[in-house]
Amino acid sequence: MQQKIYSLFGLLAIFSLIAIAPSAFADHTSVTVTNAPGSSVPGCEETADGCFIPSMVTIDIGGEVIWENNDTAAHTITSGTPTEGPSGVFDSSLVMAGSSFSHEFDDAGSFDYFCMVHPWMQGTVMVSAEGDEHADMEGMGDEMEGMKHSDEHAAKGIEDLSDQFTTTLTSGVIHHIGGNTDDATLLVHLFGADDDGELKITLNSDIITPFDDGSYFVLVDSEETEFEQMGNTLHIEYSAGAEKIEIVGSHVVPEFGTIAMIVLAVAIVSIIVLTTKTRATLIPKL
Ligand SMILES: [Cu+2]
Repeated sequence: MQQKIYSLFGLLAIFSLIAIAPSAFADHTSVTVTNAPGSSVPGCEETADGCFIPSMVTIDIGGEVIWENNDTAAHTITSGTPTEGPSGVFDSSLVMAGSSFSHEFDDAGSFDYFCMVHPWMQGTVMVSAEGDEHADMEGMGDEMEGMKHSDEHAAKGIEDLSDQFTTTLTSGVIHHIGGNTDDATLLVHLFGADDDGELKITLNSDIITPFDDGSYFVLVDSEETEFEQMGNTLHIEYSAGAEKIEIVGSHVVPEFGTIAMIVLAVAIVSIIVLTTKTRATLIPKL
């Protein structure tokens, strides 16, 4: 009996949503974003269109973005970035092929989002206070370039690998360590390095392989830097304000990140399967 009531209540909720939805679309601006066909394999992030088409949309406060999944694979639309994780502003969970998801934006700002199953799929929603969108867009030119750049990094599969290395540093803290397979580079992002310091890092050969002569190549804030190497341990000096240390080898495997993504994907699919099963047992009793 109770199950019946719950099921009826659920149906009622769905019908009222269907009834309300069209008026919500009519009141404010709405923009439609589609999933690039074939985006479940990497490559779309390198195209001009991106993995979400368009990957950057601008709306006014109160506007809505509708994501239509025209691809053959299921995707998520999750606020946040692959490097920092979900931000909690919105999350579609798995959107099946042919389905869609929408979110209304009530606060101004720039909202990055990505697909949890295919982290190279990234996009941004810019929400501007009504009327001044042009002024905002001009001022945001540089910021958008910066965002694009960090998105590109993330799209190349950079995950936090901090727990895979033994590190000590004398100034600041490690914000995160990412691996870039394309450039065979390990990126160490520093935070709060107010004084000159030294990073001591013991490299994990499962993740980064040196050049044939056993050496690496190091850049601090994109400038080539001298460093000391003892076996797999590097002593790298950096000056106050340094933000990024890049260690280049012959090969980088973002092993941990890939495994984490697979685990996540399996978890999502299991939840869907479980939910479907639960529903299947509820409906016949109605
Ligand atoms: Cu996806």
